[in-house]
Amino acid sequence: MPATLSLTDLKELAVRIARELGAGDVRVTGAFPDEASCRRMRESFARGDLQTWRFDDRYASRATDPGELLGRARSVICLAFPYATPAPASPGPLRGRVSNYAWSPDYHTRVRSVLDAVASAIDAAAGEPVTAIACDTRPLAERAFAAHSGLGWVGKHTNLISPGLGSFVFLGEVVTTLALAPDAPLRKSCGECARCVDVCPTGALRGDYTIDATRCIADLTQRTDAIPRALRALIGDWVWGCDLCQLACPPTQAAGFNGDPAANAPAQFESGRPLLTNLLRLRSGEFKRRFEKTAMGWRGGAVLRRNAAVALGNALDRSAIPALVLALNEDPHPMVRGHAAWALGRIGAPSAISALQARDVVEADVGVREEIGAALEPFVTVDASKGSQ
Ligand code: B12
Repeated sequence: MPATLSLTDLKELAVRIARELGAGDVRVTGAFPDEASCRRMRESFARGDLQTWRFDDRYASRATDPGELLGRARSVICLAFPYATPAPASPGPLRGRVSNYAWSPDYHTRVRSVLDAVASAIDAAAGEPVTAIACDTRPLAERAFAAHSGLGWVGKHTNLISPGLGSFVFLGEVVTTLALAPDAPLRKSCGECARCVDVCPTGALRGDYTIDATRCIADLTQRTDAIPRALRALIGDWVWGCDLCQLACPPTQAAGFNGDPAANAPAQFESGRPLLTNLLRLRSGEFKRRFEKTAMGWRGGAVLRRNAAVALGNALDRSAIPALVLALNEDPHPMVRGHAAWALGRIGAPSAISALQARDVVEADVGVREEIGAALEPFVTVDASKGSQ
């Protein structure tokens, strides 16, 4: 390392650059293997909480040891980026809801560009590569290290809550081999507050700082297979992610709308409150044009069309029937046809039922036929003359 910059100077440099580029807070913790978080993670995987993610014990060991990301790692610089911006008002019925994190241009790009700038400055000052960056996609228990650094505490909704910024913050890390001075963790918890637990429609939050992610609407709207039937009605109008637990969180409410509107406001009106019947019709060209650059884009168009079908079923509005019937008959993806069948059964009007009966005769996919059967089940009339004596 050039003699001119001390470790204190380097930490100050990292903090200054991160803040100049939009981080709301920056703190440092040691890059030690975090055995308590590893144990918590393994327990959560063993319960099946993260089933849809196929995480295993090996993942837990790697994610809780920054040395696995960068050999001889000594410090983790933790950054928090506030992103809360007002939700667009819905201009009418049949609009879906998108979570705040996903309605703007993809946050990964922005956070990573800041992490890159911080890492490059440190590498240049150190005279050699001494950093690695992480944001969301690399195996690193980001919330745990952020909590150790004192950026905030892990709340009952399992998100990191910064006392000043709330929980609508993205996390990003620069792991380094430099032994920077660590900051102190906070001694805070949610105390008796359980508003997030009470507001969660699917009962995903247990209240003991753990989550059954297989019930979390954020997970349900991004899984690539069928949404369990029993949970569909609980998703309401969410078509991507969910913010209910954070919107109910007092320190998050107190932090207000602290996201930079230029980076965090909806990329376009339709990405904040999309018209469900349009979303249901979305084909690949249009999908790419509208959603490729948002965090809603990464699971592909069929997942969004499926979610639109579920939200339309939950709207219980007969004007959605023609769009759902079209999806039932013409969507190329069986998962979308199956969820359209569910939505039609939920609306339950005579035209919806007859469309289901007609499709039942010609549908080739076994899974879709099963969905149609389940949708029609409540409407099967029992012929009393054939009943038992
Ligand atoms: C998989 C994943 C999901 C899954 C599972 C979420 C979950 N709670 O586990 C789903 C799809 C449901 C999801 C949803 C969301 N996610 Co997500 N997700 C992730 C991802 C990729 C891995 C999380 C993981 O490993 N989970 C497994 C659990 C067991 O680990 P964990 O959450 O890290 O929890 C550890 C700590 O909390 C710690 N811990 C618990 N208590 C305590 C106490 C102390 C003192 C300490 C030190 C540690 C500690 O122990 C746990 C085990 O190690 C991370 C990115 C990353 N690499 O970390 C983003 C991440 C957690 N997600 C993020 C976001 C923004 C969201 C959503 C808000 C998006 C949305 N609106 O829809 C929701 C929030 C839902 C919720 N209530 O959690 C942010 C969270 C920012 C924050 N402020 O916390 C992250 C960090 C991405 C990022 N870089 O910004 N997500």
